[in-house]
Amino acid sequence: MAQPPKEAASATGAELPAGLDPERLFSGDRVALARALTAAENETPAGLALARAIAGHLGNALVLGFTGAPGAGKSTLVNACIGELRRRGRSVGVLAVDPSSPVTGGAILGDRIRMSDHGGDEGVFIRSVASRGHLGGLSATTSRLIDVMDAAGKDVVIVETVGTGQSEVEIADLADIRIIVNAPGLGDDIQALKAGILEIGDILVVNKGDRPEAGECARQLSAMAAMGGRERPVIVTTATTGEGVDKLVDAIGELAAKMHRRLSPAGRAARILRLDAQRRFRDLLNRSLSEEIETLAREITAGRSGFADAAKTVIRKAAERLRAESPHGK
Ligand SMILES: Nc1nc2c(ncn2[C@@H]2O[C@H](COP(=O)(O)OP(=O)(O)OP(=O)(O)O)[C@@H](O)[C@H]2O)c(=O)[nH]1
Ligand SMILES: [Mg+2]
Repeated sequence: MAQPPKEAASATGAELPAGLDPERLFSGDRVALARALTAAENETPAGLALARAIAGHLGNALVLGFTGAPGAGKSTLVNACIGELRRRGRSVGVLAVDPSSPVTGGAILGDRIRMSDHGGDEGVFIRSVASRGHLGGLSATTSRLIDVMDAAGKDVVIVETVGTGQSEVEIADLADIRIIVNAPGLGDDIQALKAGILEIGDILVVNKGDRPEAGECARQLSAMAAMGGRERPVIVTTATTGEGVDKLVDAIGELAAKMHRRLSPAGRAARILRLDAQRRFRDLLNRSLSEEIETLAREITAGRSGFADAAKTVIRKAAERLRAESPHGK
């Protein structure tokens, strides 16, 4: 007989989602993991109860971010990396984050198909994350999903994002190790450069190594990788055949071993919170403080106030506005 779900004792009295037994989740049970991921996608009281239940079981997973231009071969490469990680005895969770498509979008379906080699493997769990409808933002949701995969005992959690916008850079920033996937022949020489994501990469990959232009692409990337005084491996892979994938997984292992400390779950949350607070503050400035700002600006040009004092006044007014909007601190 199935046990009824344990109630999470909490200040708010919120219960865990129906049918979700944390012990099963910790043991890596697939059904429990699927349920927990769904619950974590929403910041409902049940989702928060789940967060409390798993809080003591976090911090073991190595989080890898695979980011790169659309069609660079990220999903195919992730699929190949899963194979290599499994050969090395690691369990793997994958979050395929789709920034543009609706839930039923083709890209997600495509990712599922490309990663479907591991469908029968108990040590692999793949989940698509649609971009729409996340309270607190996509990166916040992704962070919670990483925690759930971590609590379920996944040794490695892979997050795949298309590197074309700010939210993708934010999501890549959740990873302990960021792998930027490039490919020759995507239009520009190196597309990722345009998006400004090359700088955040810890490992730079030239995928589609079977293409004749791959060598030149790798040379260009190596030259760029050397700039800025931070040495970073440049690895050529052919995801479709698996060539070079062992070298990539080696490089990941070396970096992981060299890292002083992985990003803690709270460290991850802090990164998001900082960005989220900035975004809310910016919204507030644009939305409801324009009059005050114009008034202060006149004070500045009239020589009655300095910029520094005026800026502090803006921050104070923003705080007052926030308090007025949500008197209960929500
Ligand atoms: N020739 C060649 N084709 C590849 C290689 N890796 C991936 N592809 C092909 O490139 C296409 C895109 O691969 P995906 O893995 O879907 O690329 P992606 O970066 O995940 O794409 P999005 O998720 O849509 O951004 C597919 O047709 C793959 O078969 C490779 O190493 N060599
Ligand atoms: Mg993909």
